[in-house]
Amino acid sequence: MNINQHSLLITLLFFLLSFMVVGSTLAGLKNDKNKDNNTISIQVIDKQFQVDNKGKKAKAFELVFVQPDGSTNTKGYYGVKNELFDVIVENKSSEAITIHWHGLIVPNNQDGVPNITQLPIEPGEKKAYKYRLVQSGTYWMHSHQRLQEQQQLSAPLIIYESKDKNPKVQDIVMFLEDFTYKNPYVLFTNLRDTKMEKMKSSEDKQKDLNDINYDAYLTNKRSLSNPEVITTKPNKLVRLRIINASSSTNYQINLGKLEGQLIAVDGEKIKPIRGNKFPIGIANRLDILIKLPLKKGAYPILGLAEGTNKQTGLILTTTKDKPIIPSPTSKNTMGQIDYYKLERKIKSLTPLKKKPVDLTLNYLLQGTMNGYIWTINKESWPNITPKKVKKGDRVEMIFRNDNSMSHPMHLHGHVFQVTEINGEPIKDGARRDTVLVQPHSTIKVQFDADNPGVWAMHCHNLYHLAAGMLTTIEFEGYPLPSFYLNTIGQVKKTNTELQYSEEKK
Ligand SMILES: [Cu+2]
Repeated sequence: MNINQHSLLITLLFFLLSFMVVGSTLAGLKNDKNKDNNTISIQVIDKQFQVDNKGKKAKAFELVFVQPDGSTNTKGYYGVKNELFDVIVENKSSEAITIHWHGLIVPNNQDGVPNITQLPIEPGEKKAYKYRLVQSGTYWMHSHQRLQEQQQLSAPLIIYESKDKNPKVQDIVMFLEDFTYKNPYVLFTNLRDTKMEKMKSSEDKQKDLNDINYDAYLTNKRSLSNPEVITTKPNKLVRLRIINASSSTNYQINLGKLEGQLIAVDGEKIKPIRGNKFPIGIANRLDILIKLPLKKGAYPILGLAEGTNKQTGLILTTTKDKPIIPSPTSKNTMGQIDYYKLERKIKSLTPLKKKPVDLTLNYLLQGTMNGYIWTINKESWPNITPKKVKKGDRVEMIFRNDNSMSHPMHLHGHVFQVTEINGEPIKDGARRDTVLVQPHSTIKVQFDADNPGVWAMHCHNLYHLAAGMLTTIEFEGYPLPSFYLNTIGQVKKTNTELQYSEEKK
């Protein structure tokens, strides 16, 4: 190699290196751009909803998920554990809204509860949410504002364990909703006007199981008159992710001819339980693994609405033949679901470490249909006395249900564990965010107070919640937002009534 060749080589090397540096800088910029582009926009819009696209219309909301690539869908949020939840909620509807990420462990100010963790998002406004997804499993999102959840301001929120999905398992979401053509604010006002005399009439026999006579029960927005028919294969494994997004309905899930394995409740893994009927309370989720039979056929998966003869569901099929579809009305009436029978069997695969209880919080759940008053420790939101916990406390919550309706009790920001049902200790019980406290029963749960903030704790029956069945848990030393401090502790009964009574148009 002569001098000239040598300097040429050095020049070439220099250029190459420069290219690599510039290239990597460009790549870095591109990555940064991609990072920005990972934001998913959830646009909330007004919608006129028709059951099965026909007949009467009802005022509803729709959530449109705008993906980073610009594509849109209405199927919900699908994320991966340990990745960022990076979402902008855009309120394109005509009402102030919020969205709560049900069951997710989030920083307190990301929790989406009006007047507790944020102010409502006004029409035309948007709000960003960004936090690390620390869980995986089946969750959902819903409005925590007024009665919007009854008007379909809700969607699935699924978090996969890793990016690489198991191709052997077909994932199917079953999103259950109760539906009424009536204005829910009118329904609520009517419930509040309920007088004792009416209670004694015979038609109110089932009052204790349902407060509302629904027009339809929906699975993925469709009734059984026109259900979703999902094609699968003989011998295929299906993972049903059942989400009870109903405002005030519990169900018995019936797998019909199929047998399944319940593998998770409320997103948390459990020791598999075989069966073909499983109860599901309001706001709960069930993940059921089903192996389709070798013999070809069609298999309805049904949810029977508690206290009614109505059912909802979808059809799994492994044939090309048109399936026989069950009627939305069944011959039999579904009585009270036996929630505790299943609850006693559940063994968590991730139980809390054994630890003495530092603090016990007692919650007395009471109510009367006379005036439709629902209370926790004889108080109704916002006239409440918050409970206080310290970071690091092992906290026990005791729910004593003093009346003949069940109450799905939900704690925000934490996952508790069921430890006792009616005096019977439960070892390694279910870890949940919502537990159905059955009529005239006592249930104990424990959680580790490890997520500082001011957290909502409430009944997830939307009409009980609207009537004030909501309180809070405050972490000592957490700076409480002023909108929260301005809301609680004030006798605002007339205000509450105003808020939930029908808007004058
Ligand atoms: Cu309740």
